[in-house]
Amino acid sequence: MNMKDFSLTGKIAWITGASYGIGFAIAEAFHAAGATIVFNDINQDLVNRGLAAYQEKGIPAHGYVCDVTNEEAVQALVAQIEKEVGVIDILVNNAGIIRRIPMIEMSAADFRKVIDVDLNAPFICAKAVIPSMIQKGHGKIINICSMMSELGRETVSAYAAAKGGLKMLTRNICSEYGGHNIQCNGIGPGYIATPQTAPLRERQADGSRHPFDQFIVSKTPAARWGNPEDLQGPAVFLASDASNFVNGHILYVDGGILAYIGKQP
Ligand code: NAP
Ligand code: GCO
Repeated sequence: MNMKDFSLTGKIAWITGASYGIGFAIAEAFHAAGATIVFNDINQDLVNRGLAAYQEKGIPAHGYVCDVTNEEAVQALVAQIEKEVGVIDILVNNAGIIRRIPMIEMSAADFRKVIDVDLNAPFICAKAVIPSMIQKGHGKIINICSMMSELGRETVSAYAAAKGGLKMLTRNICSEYGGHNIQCNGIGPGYIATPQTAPLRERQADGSRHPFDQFIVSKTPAARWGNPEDLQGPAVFLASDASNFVNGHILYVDGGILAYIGKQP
């Protein structure tokens, strides 16, 4: 075993929606492993915030504004990255949104919006980078899936439909392009403490913990929420040559939630 297989030296990694949160932590780890970091976000304010955060960590990241649901904009961004930075070796489809609304109260427009960002956009971004990966003879695509790729719960019908679909898109990219030495895998984070899940952790008026917060801690054998940093090692592994025969796999990084039936009452 050559430990250099875990290195990302010389690789160019594009992480979508990586101004903060999970995407930022993955980018930080990729930089530590030797990769050049490219990220995009939905508006200039977020990109500026991201650039400042990367600079503070001493990471020379390239930041761009791009809505990943816009195929024309994504194709133009990939062309610009190839010109300004180089051909992308690693794509992480991280940008995502959630709407927590009971299904029978949810508008079709809201449902479509979630599917657009969480499922259509990973298709659009993967489609944009695969041709150059084929030419280069290798490529890594990591799709950020979810517990909701496997489980349902009240209020997240669109998110679960999208993340379940993203699991199958992952397997299909593997099936279709594995022969070109492209590995497409997913990471299924458990419940991670980021702004996206902040409403589920808010303190109650009386200072007690949110019931959902208590529920998640009791459902997680690790007995805690995850941190974005918990995803760093798995992401580096799936981006590196150490995982060259791992394809179409969803790596759940959930503190054991999916393995556990839950505490008996
Ligand atoms: P997040 O709040 O989901 O944000 C990711 C970033 O994507 C944000 O900067 C967001 O901008 C951006 N974004 C949204 N729509 C976009 C678009 N159309 N084009 C470009 N960028 C866009 O952050 P997170 O919690 O770190 O989640 C990252 C990923 O992990 C998501 O796919 C999420 O579903 C997934 N995930 C999260 C958890 C968790 O517990 N946090 C667990 C499992 C999976 P805005 O700030 O403007 O929205
Ligand atoms: C929710 C949460 C989840 C997590 C995550 C779990 O409302 O249930 O937001 O969906 O963010 O995706 O893996």
